[in-house]
Amino acid sequence: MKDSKIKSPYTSVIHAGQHPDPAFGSVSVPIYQTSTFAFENAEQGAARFSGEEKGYIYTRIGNPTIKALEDNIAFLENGYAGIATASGMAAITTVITALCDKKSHIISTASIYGATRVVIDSVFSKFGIETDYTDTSDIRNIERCIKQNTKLLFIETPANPTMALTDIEACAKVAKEKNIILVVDNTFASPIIQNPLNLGADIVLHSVTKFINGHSDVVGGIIVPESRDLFEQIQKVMTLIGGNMDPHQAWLVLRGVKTLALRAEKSQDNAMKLARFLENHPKVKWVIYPGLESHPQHALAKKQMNGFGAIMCFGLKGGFEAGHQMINSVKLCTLAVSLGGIESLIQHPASMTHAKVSKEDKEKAGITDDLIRLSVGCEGYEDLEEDLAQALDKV
Ligand code: LCS
Repeated sequence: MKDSKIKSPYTSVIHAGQHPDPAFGSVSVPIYQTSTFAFENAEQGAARFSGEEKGYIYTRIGNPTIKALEDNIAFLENGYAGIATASGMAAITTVITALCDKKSHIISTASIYGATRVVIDSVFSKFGIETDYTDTSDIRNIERCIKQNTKLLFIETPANPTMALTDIEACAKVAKEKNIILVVDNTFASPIIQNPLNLGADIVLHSVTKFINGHSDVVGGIIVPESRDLFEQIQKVMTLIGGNMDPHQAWLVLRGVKTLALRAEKSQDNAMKLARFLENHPKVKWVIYPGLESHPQHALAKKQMNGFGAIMCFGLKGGFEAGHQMINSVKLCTLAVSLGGIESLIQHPASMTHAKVSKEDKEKAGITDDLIRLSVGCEGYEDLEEDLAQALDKV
């Protein structure tokens, strides 16, 4: 079946870009675990390098196993093509390196993954790139930050860890008017739940470490630009800097992505029920989950997401101390950073994923000390509820 005929995401995660191998008909995409590809003769080598002949040269530049994953995610995100990277951070830093120069200004979501903020502030700032962080959930804040030299609008929605949403369509409109490139980190939603390119974004990227791979056993990233022009600019820099994915890593992610639609369905069903359970629990002060009517942007979630995802954050009436007691008391959920795995993970962002963000910046971004982040997995709901209930009893 041609990829273009696929209608359902349950089909595309399994089949898009993943075809029986022409060599022996292997149904699972083979792991082409090689650094380099033999040329038949010197002329062919020269023709591959000049671009006259299509074909593989060297794995940093391209590899069939990695290409299968790139094609799969590019299809899921409806983009021009994919660029797989060694990690989500490699995806982010490659995009910024490729598109910004020493005169560039970036506008970014204030509540963004800790390392993204730290790399922008401590590494890209060395090369003259200036960044303003703002609450991008209000488009007026973005408009206020725009400068003559604003090159990128880099948003994360839902945001890590506050679960604040940003209106992708509204951002795309402003970005187009001002000739700014809109980049969306779609890690928290996954391509099953949100497709930023369809809403007008120029580039979507993921930490595939999370939902796309889904088994907490691989670190990886991917960039999917909407146009050939952006693809070529970014791919060139990725192959030069060398933040490429490895073939074995790509194969593991190909294996994981096949169940993405099923995992998304089960995990967000669990998450919806757990969010309601927590919201009604006497020891819980607040819960922020896009599926709850109490989420300040519940209407936007319904508009731009296809479901509400599997991540939430909450705070207990007993604040920081009580939250710590709770995360120390879970038995089924694992106390660990990362998210989007098949198993439920719980952590305390202020002292863990966002520990290196200054106290002042954390406060401005709404990353409070009492905030606990829960990434809900695919376990049976009753076991998850029982675990959270017994952990809350210990508080
Ligand atoms: N973007 C988002 C939204 C993330 O949450 C992360 C990692 C990255 C990018 C970076 O991806 P990586 O290089 O790790 O593949 N977020 C993590 C988190 O919240 N806990 O541990 C890692």
